[in-house]
Amino acid sequence: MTNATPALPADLLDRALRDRGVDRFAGVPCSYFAALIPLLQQDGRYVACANEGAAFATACGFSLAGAPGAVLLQNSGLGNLVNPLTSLSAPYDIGVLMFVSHRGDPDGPSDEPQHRLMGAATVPLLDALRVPNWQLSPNLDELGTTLDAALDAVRSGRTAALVVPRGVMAKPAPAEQLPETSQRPGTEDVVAALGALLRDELVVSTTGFTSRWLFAGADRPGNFYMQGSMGHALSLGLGLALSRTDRRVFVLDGDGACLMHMGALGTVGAQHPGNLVHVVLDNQQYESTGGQPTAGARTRFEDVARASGYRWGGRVTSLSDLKPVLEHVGSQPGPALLVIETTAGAGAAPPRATASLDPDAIRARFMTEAAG
Ligand SMILES: Cc1ncc(C[n+]2csc(CCOP(=O)(O)OP(=O)(O)O)c2C)c(N)n1
Repeated sequence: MTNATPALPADLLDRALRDRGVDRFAGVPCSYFAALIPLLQQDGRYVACANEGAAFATACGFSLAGAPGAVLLQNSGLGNLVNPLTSLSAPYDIGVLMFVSHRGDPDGPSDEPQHRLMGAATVPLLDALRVPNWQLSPNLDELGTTLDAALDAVRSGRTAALVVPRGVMAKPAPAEQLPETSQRPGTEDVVAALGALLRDELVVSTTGFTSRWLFAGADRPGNFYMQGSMGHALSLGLGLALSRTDRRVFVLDGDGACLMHMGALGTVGAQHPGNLVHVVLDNQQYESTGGQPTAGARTRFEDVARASGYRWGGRVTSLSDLKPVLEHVGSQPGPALLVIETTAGAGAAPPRATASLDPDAIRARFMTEAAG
């Protein structure tokens, strides 16, 4: 941040909001809110939602009950909430206060390719949707004035947005490194083990750390690293599987991403592609954005898959079970869903694929491989 004002501590923002009657939040995390979300979760004031549209509707419910509801989201999820914004909030005059983190900010430092278009479109999109918006300032006087103006709009039934540039919110204090006690394998080890078992499968890997570890440990042209488009890896894999019935398609999903558009499991169950294997790495958290608990930490994906029409659903809890279970899955027609219980890694994730390859290079070499 170029501004000399120190970053805004989460507790000061929380207090300013509480003083103004805003006490209930819903959202999907962004690392920019890594200090705020745990603070709100401590006393149950934050609902972790599967996607931003659901978070927005939940906040509309808070507002409908009498006190303004607030939503926390990354701008990559803005598209997910356009429908309830335009067809619930606007016609019924239900105001919600949105905090939208600004990835790909054209006035900020360079960001990942998947954030650039939405970064430039964020403020014009809010304007086009007639959402009054302000940039969140870490300066306490400016913060108070902005919150008052935004909440005037919200109380009059209009949704208002505070756009949060990088560096405005203070980061959380570094977590104390406790000795590893979990028996679950880390994403790194699971992805390495999966990579070693791959033959000529086409692989779609979800956004976040899974794609990074796959690129670092088992890069191959048949891997499509789907940075961005959170929650759509399964649908991309479904399109591939239906088009290339002669190739086995693996989708490597995260639990948070799978929850985001879980309706896709029903589509897979209905379409029934025999060549699709859906692997969910379940660490019960959004590790890539700071380790917040996921919206459905109790969801048993394999049960949902079976109930949705997948031919097989199962779970492994240790790496030693992975090979025999995958061989079993490979010996029968799909669709199959395998949950692998994982734990968050203690170390830093490796660089993204796009640090070395442009997205169009990832697409081009994948298409060449898929055509073979
Ligand atoms: C629509 C959308 N909302 C939010 C984000 C921010 N985001 C990036 S990765 C991620 C967490 C993914 O969680 P999960 O699938 O469980 O994988 P993990 O990070 O635990 O490996 C989030 C919330 C995003 N990229 N897109």
